[in-house]
Amino acid sequence: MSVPASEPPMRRALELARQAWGRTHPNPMVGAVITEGGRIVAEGFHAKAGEPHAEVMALRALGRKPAADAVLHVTLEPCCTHGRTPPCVDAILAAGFRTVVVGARDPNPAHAGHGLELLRAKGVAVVEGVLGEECAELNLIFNHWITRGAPLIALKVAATLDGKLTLPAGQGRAITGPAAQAYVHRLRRLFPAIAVSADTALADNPRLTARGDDGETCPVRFVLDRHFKTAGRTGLNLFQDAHRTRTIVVGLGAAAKKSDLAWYEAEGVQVWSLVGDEVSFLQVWAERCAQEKITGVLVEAGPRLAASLLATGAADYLYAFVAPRSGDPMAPGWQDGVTLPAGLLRASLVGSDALYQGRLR
Ligand code: AOF
Ligand code: ZN
Repeated sequence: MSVPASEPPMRRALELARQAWGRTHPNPMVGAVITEGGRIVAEGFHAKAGEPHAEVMALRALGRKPAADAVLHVTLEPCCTHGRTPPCVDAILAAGFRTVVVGARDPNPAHAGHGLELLRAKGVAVVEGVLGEECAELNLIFNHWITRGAPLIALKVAATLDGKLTLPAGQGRAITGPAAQAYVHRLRRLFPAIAVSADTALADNPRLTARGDDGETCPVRFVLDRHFKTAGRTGLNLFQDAHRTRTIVVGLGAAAKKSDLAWYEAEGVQVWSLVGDEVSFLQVWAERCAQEKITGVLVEAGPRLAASLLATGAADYLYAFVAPRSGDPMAPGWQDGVTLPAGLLRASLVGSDALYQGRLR
């Protein structure tokens, strides 16, 4: 089984994995394709945590024993432990596969290469790393969560070429073009939670739902509001739309007035009163997310929140959309006072805007 020959089925497996885009948390997205004589004969993907894994779905779709020359292509190393579901390695061996092609290793410390070793020990030929980078990148949230037990905090900014997050007066609010905006909606669908500052919630009145061809979904929506200044602000979409029970206002317990907390409760909005201070706030919030098994948060930041996420090291990942235009000359830059580590970001084009993205450490 040569690597080039295994790329088309692996590409298809990636496509299948993405059919569960944003719906598998805390599990990874995984796709699987079975070929016989080089032809695809069955497909599967992991739809949701608790449901069967991709390999098992592909075997079920096949509905018979694979042929002697059958090859299983899977975007992630097959698991070898009992979780919510039995080990895929056992199912693969029982089905009699002699060759398995894998995209990325599973960083879950319980697996992390053991699944591949077990297959090899039973004489199965294992080809690794086919479209490996793409397969690994697909699960950036899972990969972070399963190795650190902490949510992936991803900072998203939409900036002008001169690093501003607002346009000159009279030019409207949308800095990036439609392709970048559609991309952000796909990210909102991917991440289990989104966060904005109280300032952004008040100034822009965002909905923070993911809207696109697949209809509307609503992630958990955080309003980072240290002093609960959004209390009593009727009219905000986050507090009054159909998804308002998925809004969580996060503030400092020391700043919480009983009357404010009662107001949020009456609105049906959740509140996290954190034990922390101005400095530890973002860290304590991330720890609470971990306790609540929220595996990743996309922070749609204004300049102050962006700078404090970067300065405190709270941001793990960056999506910086940069539009080819100038910003408000009076506005602060989103990187003011912080130095981004060099060499970590990669560039691509999204419509007419640039996207710089990557892990920040
Ligand atoms: C695979 N194929 O499709 C997925 C895998 O609780 P469980 O049984 O769903 O197991 C979850 C773990 O299995 C998860 O942490 C990850 O390591 C792996 N996910 N593995 O072989 C799949 N979703
Ligand atoms: Zn599995």
